[in-house]
Amino acid sequence: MTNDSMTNFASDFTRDGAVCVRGLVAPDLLQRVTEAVEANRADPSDLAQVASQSDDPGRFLEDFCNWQRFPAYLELANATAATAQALMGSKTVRLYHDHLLVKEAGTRQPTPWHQDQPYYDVDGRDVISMWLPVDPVPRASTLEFVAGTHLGPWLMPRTFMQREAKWFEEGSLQDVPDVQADRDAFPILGWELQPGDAVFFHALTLHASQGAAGLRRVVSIRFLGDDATRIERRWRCSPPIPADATFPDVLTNQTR
Ligand SMILES: O=C(O)CCC(=O)C(=O)O
Repeated sequence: MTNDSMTNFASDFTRDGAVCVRGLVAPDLLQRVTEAVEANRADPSDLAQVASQSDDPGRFLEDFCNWQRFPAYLELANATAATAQALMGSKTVRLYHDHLLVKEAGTRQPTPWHQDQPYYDVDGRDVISMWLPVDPVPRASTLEFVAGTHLGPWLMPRTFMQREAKWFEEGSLQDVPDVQADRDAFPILGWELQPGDAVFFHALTLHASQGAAGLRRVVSIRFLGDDATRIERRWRCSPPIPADATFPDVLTNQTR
């Protein structure tokens, strides 16, 4: 990628809180990540959960924190860390966690509009995600963003299916607006994607996706930059990461 195009991505990211980078991941690494996704689906961790109703024709499977079991996830973090660095304008980039998000063909369950950071145990502005599908994703089932919301306040995190406020006390944060009910009122961004394309977004950017007609397998890598610090929460965060966990420096391959 040229310096000029990186500068454009960084200014779009600063303004919108989300950008799409085409052809970022090479086919050989993509193949290893796809194999890791299949191995992960066959052997989910204790953190795995099904985030769709039992009568949904497709399941929405999520899993977290598997980079130590599936080295291709760490390789993916290494391969995309320089882009995360440039977008954050950070000197350092650490791997916070990986997140598997598979919507099987026919999944009706939408991912509701939400910000990520209120579910996490980190403070600071330098928290960014890279969302990489290993299947083609049509515009109808891609991840969507409300541009500019990364510059606004933290919004109430709720459980995806029952809509419970389990992280912050009810009433203590503004609720997420009903974007879906009035889509034209919001500057919504979203891209049809091919395998190898990646979307980067700030941890406070409001985002969502609809169901998926075809299989939609995604690995998301969550990165921490210079000013991100871990904080102790009184509640179980999503994902719950042990207090003594180390986050690999994915720019230089060291664990800190
Ligand atoms: O893949 C999805 O449908 C949701 C993704 C998401 O919310 C995230 O990566 O934070």
